[in-house]
Amino acid sequence: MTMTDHKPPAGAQPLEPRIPDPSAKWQKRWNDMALFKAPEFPQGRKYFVMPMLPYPSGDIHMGHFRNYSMTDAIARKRMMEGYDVLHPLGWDAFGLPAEQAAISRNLHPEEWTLGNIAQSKATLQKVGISFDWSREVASCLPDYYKWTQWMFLQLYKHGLAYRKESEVNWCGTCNTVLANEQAAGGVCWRCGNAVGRKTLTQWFFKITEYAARLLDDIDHLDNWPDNVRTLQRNWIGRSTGAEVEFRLPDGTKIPVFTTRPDTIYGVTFMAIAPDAPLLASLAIPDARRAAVDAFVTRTRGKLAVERMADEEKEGVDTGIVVINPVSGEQVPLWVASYVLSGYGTGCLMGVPAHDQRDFEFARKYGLPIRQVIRSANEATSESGMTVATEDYGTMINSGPFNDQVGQAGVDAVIAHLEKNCIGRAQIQYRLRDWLVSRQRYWGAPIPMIHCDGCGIVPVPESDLPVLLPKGHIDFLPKGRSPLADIPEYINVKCPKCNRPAQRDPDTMDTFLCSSWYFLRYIDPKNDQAPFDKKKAAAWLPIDYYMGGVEHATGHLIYFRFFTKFLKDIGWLTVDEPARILFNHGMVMDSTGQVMSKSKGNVVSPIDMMRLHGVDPTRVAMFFSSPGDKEVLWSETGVVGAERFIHRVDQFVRSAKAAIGGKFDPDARFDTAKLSAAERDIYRKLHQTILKVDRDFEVMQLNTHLSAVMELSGALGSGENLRPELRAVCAATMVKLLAPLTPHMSEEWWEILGFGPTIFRAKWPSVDEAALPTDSVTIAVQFNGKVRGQLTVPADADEKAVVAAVQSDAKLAAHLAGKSVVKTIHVPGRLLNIVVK
Ligand code: ANZ
Ligand code: ZN
Repeated sequence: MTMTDHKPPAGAQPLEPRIPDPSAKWQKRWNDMALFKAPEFPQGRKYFVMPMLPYPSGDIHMGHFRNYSMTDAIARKRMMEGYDVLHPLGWDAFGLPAEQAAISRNLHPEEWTLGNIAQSKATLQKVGISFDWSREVASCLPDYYKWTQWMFLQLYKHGLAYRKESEVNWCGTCNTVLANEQAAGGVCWRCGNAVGRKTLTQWFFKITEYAARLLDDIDHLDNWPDNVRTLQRNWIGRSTGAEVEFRLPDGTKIPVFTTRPDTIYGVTFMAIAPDAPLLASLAIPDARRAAVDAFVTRTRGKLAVERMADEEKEGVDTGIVVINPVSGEQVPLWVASYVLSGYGTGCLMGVPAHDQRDFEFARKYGLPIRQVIRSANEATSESGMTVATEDYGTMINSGPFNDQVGQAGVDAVIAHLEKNCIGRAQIQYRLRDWLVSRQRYWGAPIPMIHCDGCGIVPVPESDLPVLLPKGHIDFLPKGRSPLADIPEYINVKCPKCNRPAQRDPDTMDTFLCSSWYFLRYIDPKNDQAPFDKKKAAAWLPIDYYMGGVEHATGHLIYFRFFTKFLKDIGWLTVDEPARILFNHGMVMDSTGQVMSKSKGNVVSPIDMMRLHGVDPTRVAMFFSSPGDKEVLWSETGVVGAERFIHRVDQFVRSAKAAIGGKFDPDARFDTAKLSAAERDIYRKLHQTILKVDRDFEVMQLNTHLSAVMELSGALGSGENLRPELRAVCAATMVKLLAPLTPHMSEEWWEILGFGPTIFRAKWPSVDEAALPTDSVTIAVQFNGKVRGQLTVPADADEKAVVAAVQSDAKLAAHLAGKSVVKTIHVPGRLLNIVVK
């Protein structure tokens, strides 16, 4: 059904005059009664729902409006279900764009940022989102960043923050370093220009120490989207294998990481990264020196990701030979473009017969290829090979290890390495430590002091916050922090020895600010601590977290890391910050481009609301597609939305007129005493409640709406119903719409004679007796996730239900290629199939 199907019924009044928009009236009432103010501690059941905090780069647009309307709908439904709801918003207010705006507009970044926040907040208040504004936070304000600095100090105290000279991703346009997550694909996440490299001393967080837990616990994130879980798994990237110590004839160790120790007899060369620190310390024979230097100079400047993407693998022979510690064989050491300095040891053992990259490299440079694994789909001969055979198989040409098969072969070689002290089993992660320092002004100052005598000295907690200096600052990027050039800021006394010392001139990556903000919402005014432990224990975890999938391998890993760390040091009771993660779809313009300030194609919800009202705009938005899908924004839907609201309005008014006085909005009816027509409507009413509940939980607000539209269509004028039933239908419909059309629903609720707010009224519950008894609709889950619904005979047993699943093409697809471990059947409710 589409919105335009909703023609007003014959004889109904035309759309003009419009229903006046009651939004201002209700927003004021909600405000006066502090309806959205969450209690300090939840009294009963709690629900913590939040969208990812926005970056205040301008006013809010349709994209924000859609996301916040969804968390708003959740918050409102949960209120009606009796939860204590916490639904906050804050601002990710530090960062580069503010600084760039400051340069181009000659404004202070703070002025620009606070101006944008004020404007966005005003807009959000006009669109009626149920945020608890008493908990608003902005990461650029000292009472917030004081605690970001405190977090830094805790990480430092626990050995998880360190400073190291390293080659870093450097954006020459933004003049700052970037975390790996911000340089994905070799381009700057901010400006889109190519990222270069630079050697600098920088601060890092040892997130790698949490790699195993961050990875393993993904298994428990049952209510996170599969794609986010996969992205995180790959990003953390665990490989199991061994470190093997190759040696130079003079005894110098050349360790390598390999996932395939069982191929050690197939090593025909070694390869080292052009930028591996080890390379610089090796004595390269004079005859090869010039060629190696030339190659290194040529490839070093290239970013690792670019080198990896290069089809052509290039290299040069160093003239050095390396001894295989297991076979005793000597092989040449090459410098090769496809070896990463930041992975493993920066050096690898080349096994061309069984590793495709090594194979291509060996073919290009005429290096020998030796098969040491015989697998089922094996090549005819080494010379006839066109690709490496990477499968596991039986070890051959491998001396004492011959005939060992698969993992047993791997284990045998590892045992040999360990026994002879030439290597050991090893787990390697792709995840790198998190580079957190930035050479820019608009960020939280790093609370560290450098003293010639004492070294690095943390700022005492009692001296926090380290305030960002104001006044005249030269923001123009120079490759060092602007703070370095402010003597009043930089020069301090060492907290330890009291002699002249210097502050660290860098500021923090803004992703640090956003790694803990959800905790500040819980206790935003606390000036003794970042938050109260008891309050955090009461409100956490976040029950519903909504945001874009683009944060899968950045923010969504960082905030999990912070949560685990804070739990380890006794501040939190949870291991994971968020129970449900929902990735909303993007709002695109009519040509399919994502709406964004930088593209200049943003549509403001305000103009449309002025013309059509707040709730019709919300309806049009929700109706356009399910919450996790994209929306191609166009204004056409809003007319149908207005028409629908108009129709509900008429039904409510006429139902009230028919009943006259008071009635029980939750009244149940004995179906035996209803007329046939009434029985049909009563059944439809309760089927609608059931459907709305199901659709809502998966953010299918479009079908939620169409279910209510269908009900409204079935009701018609309602004249054929007894007044009590007619009134209950009106009240129930108004409640079902309340999360989506909050202002109109309040108005209708008042017309029906109730108050002071519908959000304190009870969410409708299903009268099972009203539902048809001959068939039931059950939820079908695979591994605990709802994948669809099935209507089956009410008395169907487990076998019959499973058979029905198998004959449903869409559901059966989830079984393809899998084996069923077990099935759990709750008659009339659900079937859960556990597959492997
Ligand atoms: C020998 C070998 C034989 C390998 C074989 C694979 C197959 P993942 O799975 O991503 O962890 N390698 C090791 N260090 C490297 C580096 N710094 N840059 C690029 N490649 C490197 O990859 C591990 C494998 O990648 C290692 O196992 C090594 O090649 C290579 F039949 O060792 B293997
Ligand atoms: Zn000192």
